[in-house]
Amino acid sequence: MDGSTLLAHALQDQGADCVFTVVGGPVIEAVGACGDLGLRPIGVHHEQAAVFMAQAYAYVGGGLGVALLASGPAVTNGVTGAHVAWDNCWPVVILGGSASTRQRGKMPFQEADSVALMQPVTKWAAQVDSAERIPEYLAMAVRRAHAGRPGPVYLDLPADILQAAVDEARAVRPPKVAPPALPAGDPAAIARAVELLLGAERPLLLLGKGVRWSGNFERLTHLVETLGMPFVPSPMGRGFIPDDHPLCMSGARSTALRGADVVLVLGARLNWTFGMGRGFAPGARVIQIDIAPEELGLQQELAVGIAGDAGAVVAQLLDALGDAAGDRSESDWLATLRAARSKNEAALAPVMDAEAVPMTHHRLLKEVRDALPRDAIITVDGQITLATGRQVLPSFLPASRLNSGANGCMGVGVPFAVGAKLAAPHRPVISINGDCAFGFNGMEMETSLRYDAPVVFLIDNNDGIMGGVLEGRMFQRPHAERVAMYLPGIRYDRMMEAFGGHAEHITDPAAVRPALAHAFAAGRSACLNVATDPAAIWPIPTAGRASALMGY
Ligand SMILES: Cc1ncc(C[n+]2csc(CCOP(=O)(O)OP(=O)(O)O)c2C)c(N)n1
Repeated sequence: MDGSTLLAHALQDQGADCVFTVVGGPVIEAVGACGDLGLRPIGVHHEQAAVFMAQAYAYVGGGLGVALLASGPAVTNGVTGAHVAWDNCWPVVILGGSASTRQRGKMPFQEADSVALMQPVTKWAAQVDSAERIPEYLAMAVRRAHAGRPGPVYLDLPADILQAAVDEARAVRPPKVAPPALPAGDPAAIARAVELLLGAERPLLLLGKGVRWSGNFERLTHLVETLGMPFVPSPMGRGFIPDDHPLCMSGARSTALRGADVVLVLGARLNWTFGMGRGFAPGARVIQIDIAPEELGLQQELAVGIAGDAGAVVAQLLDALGDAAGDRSESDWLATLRAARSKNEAALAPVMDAEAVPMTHHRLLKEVRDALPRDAIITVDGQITLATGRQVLPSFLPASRLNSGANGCMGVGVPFAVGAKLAAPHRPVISINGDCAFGFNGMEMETSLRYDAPVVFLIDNNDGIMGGVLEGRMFQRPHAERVAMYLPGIRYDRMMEAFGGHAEHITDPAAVRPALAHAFAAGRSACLNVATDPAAIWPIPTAGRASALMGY
């Protein structure tokens, strides 16, 4: 057996059932060995997409997400994938080939210090030092990716080590790494949190996707109902409690964040998407639960910090609460939030119902909302597209909403959807992308066709980066060439036609729903290229600097 074959066996030992790759030296034999063992190699077009797919595969399905990359530029292409997994706290094992250890420093093919490149964007990055130890290193990588706060890890595989003959007697083959511990919180801290929650007049739960790794999501619904506690999910924290739960206050986000007197932060970080916690009411008491103790109190002085697994701590809170809360199904606080939510919904009505052609982003996504089945997995990518999706598109099931998230990386939408479909083949998957965002990894539509992983790829096509809004604000002097805008009316649907998928070009709002029905019934991947209004952005930000439009 050589190192490549041993790697494939070790991946199988660790429970991998597929690897995402762009085939190239020195990992060609390893990819082949994976295929021979029945670990499905998924060959894609760009290593960035391979890492995106692997992390989405892990997040949606819970399986081991593995990207197997060639050397040098293949690994540098994967760095963005690692960076996004790092920000998302999603486990993914990135394996990269590298030049032979015997040729270091002598300008061998694609020599790169890949471990150093990956170090700042991974939980752990290391180089394997002998073929016999490949399984041990892999087990370490898998354990580190999943333990505590999950995240990406990188393992570097020099060519000579992959090619070396292995003395099988010396190769240690660790068994499958056990699932990570789900530690409970300190009972004294639980008691303080319960006291605060029971005493709160205006409690609020900020719910993030970190709860995905705990399971038993019904406990979350039970907790908010017990306390009559409204909740606001983070961009990807939707669906762990269904978005149509009466206590969901996504539609009254600002009022909720500014008004709460006790804020419970669960499975979420107080990063910029939550205003770094600076927008809470003066005197608001914050209870933060996090698996990573170093996170506690990072942004905000805490009333209570609880280090522990989200699910375990919620179970403790429920136990400690018992029936002490009484009936909290109605309160002034809930009435205030419901009123704010209705007001916001009413303000959106004109753009949601607009008949204009080209259509508004809101009208497009309203049509999508009304067509989607409840169990749809949705990926959203773009700027205006993402913001509109947040306002319009609900999610109802756990780990079913994937988007650019706190990292804000354009290009995730298409590969996340392919990884999600491979992880959940029986669920409908739709990928909604701004046309710029789509451009980064649009070639992966072909991957979805080749692997019979049907996804509906929808392009919210407003002719470029935030349509014409940025273009108009960037330059102090007249500028003839388009920089943030593309050629008008690009027919991305014809790309899909060229790949052999189903495709439609849509201009009329009334045609969106029938087109979605055709696309989901097509039995193969589809591309719906929808012309939207380049000038449509709502609400129109009044800030002077162009960068402010992007949130800076
Ligand atoms: C990888 C990456 N490059 C650049 C950016 C900066 N950026 C923010 S939004 C955006 C494009 C938004 O345009 P589009 O995807 O068409 O969506 P729209 O806002 O028009 O809906 C860009 C390039 C980014 N966030 N990520």
